[in-house]
Amino acid sequence: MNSNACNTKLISVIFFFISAGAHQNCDIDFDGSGGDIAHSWHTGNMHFDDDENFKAIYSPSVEGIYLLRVAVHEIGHVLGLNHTEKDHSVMYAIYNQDSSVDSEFELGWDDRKDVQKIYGVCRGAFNTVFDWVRRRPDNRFIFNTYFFRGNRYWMYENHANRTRYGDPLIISREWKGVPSDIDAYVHIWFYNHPGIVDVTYFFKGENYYMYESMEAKVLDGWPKKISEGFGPKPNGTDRIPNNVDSVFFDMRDSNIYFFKDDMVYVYNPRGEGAPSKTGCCERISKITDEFPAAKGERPLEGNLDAVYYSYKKQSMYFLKGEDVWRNSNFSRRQSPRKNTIRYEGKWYDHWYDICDVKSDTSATSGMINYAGD
Ligand SMILES: [Ca+2]
Ligand SMILES: [Ca+2]
Ligand SMILES: [Zn+2]
Ligand SMILES: [Zn+2]
Repeated sequence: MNSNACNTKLISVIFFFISAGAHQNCDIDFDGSGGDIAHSWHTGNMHFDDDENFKAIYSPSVEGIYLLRVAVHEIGHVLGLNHTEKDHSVMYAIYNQDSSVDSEFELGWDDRKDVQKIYGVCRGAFNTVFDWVRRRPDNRFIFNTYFFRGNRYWMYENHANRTRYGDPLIISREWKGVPSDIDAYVHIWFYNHPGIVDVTYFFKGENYYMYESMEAKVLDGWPKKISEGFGPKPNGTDRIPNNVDSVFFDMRDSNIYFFKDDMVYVYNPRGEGAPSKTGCCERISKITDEFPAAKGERPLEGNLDAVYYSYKKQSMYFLKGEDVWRNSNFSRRQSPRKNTIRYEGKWYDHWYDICDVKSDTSATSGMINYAGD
């Protein structure tokens, strides 16, 4: 298997709405209103009983049957799923009239696990992974986890353990000015008398880009050179290298950690009014010295793809290829910092179904066929 590719298989479904009686050379007849609602064939043909009172998702009527819920159930069959004993699942054999709109319209995690047993999991490496945090107009913070690969990205909705419907999207369309194949992302956020420093950067090659989250674009006048923005201390020669692997802002000490190969460069962005403190670096260490593994654990490796703080899991994560490590004693306010690294297995066992699907809408629309009796 190509390391950056998922097993993708295009499955087409065709909807037929059919009245009572024999139909389509199908050996199951419908029975008028009530009773059987729909059935489907593994080839993708889905037959719906046209004598049922189907309704749309946002229908105000309490009467009727959600067509989408029935369709998702039938699509589950087309994918190869059988009925489940779990009555909360959309794959339960009997349509539940009381089912809520929110929770019952998609395949649940149990169902998705079963689909993975048939088709396998999506795999591959990422350029970077990060939580993008924004302040809403009501001052509440919202965040989701973003996975960038090549020229596309996924937004991962942690509450539902899946990517947003329709992802991946093209980076250049949604993140104005951000290039493909980026090296790293960092959100730097600390109190610096008399105000807050709150900046977001993307890194690629010898450049870095300041990103304005409220306007969702790279600011005018950017990118700039890493060598100019993160150069040496006065009289020093050490500098932050180009082509970094990953960048992490540590809220525990308000330093920026630049990862490259098997080294980490600790950069103090605060200055503290003392010019000698500004510049590269507080220290330059081996990654495994700065972030040692717990006893007997598989240590961190060099050439990391991503290092980021997960607001959902409240921990610091490291990704390389398909492997994941976690800083197991991390807490946001601890001082001194405690770093104890544990290997956590593959990313696809923590984040589910980040799949390289091609959304070819022209092909899809041609296949959906609404047929009457
Ligand atoms: Ca019926
Ligand atoms: Ca990277
Ligand atoms: Zn039929
Ligand atoms: Zn069924």
